[in-house]
Amino acid sequence: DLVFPPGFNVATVFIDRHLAEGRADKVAVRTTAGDTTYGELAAGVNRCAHLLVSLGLARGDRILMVIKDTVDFFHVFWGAIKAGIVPVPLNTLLRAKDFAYMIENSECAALVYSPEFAGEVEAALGLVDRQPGVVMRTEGDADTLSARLADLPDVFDAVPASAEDDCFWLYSSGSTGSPKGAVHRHRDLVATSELYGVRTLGIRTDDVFFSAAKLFFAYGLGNGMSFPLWVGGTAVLLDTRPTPESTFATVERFKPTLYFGVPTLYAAQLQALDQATPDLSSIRLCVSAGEALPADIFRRWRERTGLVILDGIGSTEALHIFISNRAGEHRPGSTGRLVEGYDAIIVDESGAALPAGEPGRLLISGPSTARCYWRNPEKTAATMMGAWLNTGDTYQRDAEGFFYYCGRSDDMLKVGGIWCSPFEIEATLIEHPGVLEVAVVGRVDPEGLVKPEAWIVLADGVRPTESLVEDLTRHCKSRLAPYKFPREFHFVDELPKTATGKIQRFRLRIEE
Ligand code: 3SK
Repeated sequence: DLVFPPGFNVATVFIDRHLAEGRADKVAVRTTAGDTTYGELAAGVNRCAHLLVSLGLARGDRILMVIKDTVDFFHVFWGAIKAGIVPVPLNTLLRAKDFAYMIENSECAALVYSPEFAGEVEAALGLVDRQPGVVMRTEGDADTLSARLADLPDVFDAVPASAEDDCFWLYSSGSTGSPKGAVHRHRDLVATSELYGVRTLGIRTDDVFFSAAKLFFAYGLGNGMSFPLWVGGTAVLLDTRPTPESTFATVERFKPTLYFGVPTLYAAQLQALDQATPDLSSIRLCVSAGEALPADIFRRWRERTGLVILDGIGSTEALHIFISNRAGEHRPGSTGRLVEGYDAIIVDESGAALPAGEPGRLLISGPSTARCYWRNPEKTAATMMGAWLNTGDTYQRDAEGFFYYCGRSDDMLKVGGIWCSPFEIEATLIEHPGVLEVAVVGRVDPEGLVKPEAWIVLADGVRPTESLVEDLTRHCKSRLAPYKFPREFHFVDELPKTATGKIQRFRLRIEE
């Protein structure tokens, strides 16, 4: 029942509408740097739209964003959309080679980044043949986004578009191959905000939203930006690493009513709660996604804080959560039931639908799924199967419609809520001169969370010493996003393989 008028540009309902509805003086965004009202936000978005157009960006051009969680993120994202330009928020934890790939793959016209990420971003620019026409830091000394916005007009008429037009991309990583740009449409932010945000979670205008998951992540983009803007609520942003200390301090200072985390962080927060007693009383509801929430974390969090965590599953391709627990009917250990507007089937290897109780591959359909992967017809066809989106997850549904996660349908790992390819970690380790062969698998730690571990056959004459482990860890940390390094190394004489030489990862997963 979502209806979009002709010429619909999604920025009009997330930004302009609030001025028409008398919310210009209400605080839209709170950070440690200060508050931004809806009126100030709209003015910043409009100035940014003018800037991008004046710099020569045209309709359909891509602008890559390596921007920390600040109001600048809102300005660039919505300013681009208002002007018909396609914003592409990138994971700020990535390394130069990852950014270089995305610069080339997207053929972006512009790249904007927070100064904190200058090292990796500027190194990436040194690796690519074709430079984006516009490269700009958000803030700092020289010619920055903030400085350039200052004198521009604060009114901008949104470029007419349509609900089905391409609007923004998010890169999604796969177990093999390179990241893929999932192309989202104007309708998608409305669908997720209304169907999951309002009708499933019950978000309201008086809510204050705090997402520990960052805005570059589809989960954070909804929680921390589109949901608050959809209902005219207030978003609280944390622009540093989300640790138990930083997140508790943010809750105490800004008193959010809704808190969005991931299982790894809930586990770390629970540990910290043994020593600290932060005031979490402003929160009415907690949400978890990114990876399956272990029932034990749900139970301990509730015991410790009195708060329920609503677990759900979403994906970058679906933009947000499509199966979720609900207040008053949550089942620990289950991901919950379908979000209104979404459908699901569980299929066997031949694609035949399975009855309740039988595990199989989960396919979903709904009004927020990406149109395609940018210039990748093969992966598009394998994932976007007509109306169905192949999630790559194995699930089982009971007779009452509750879904239970059984594992990944391939070898992908989800670490701290972010997909992580074992092949990428292996490819990095194999570059180390001491490593002859390597396989990476996920290991569930005592908290019930998945961490990468490496099984290594050493090169001749190399001994498995503590200093080698330190060196391997350093090697990975300098080349991979921080969450991807293996937490454990096992040294073996050989890896289990099939007759044709394929590594049998399932055998390593059950090995002690
Ligand atoms: O991984 C998830 O569960 C998720 C949830 C919401 C949005 C995006 C993702 C990947």
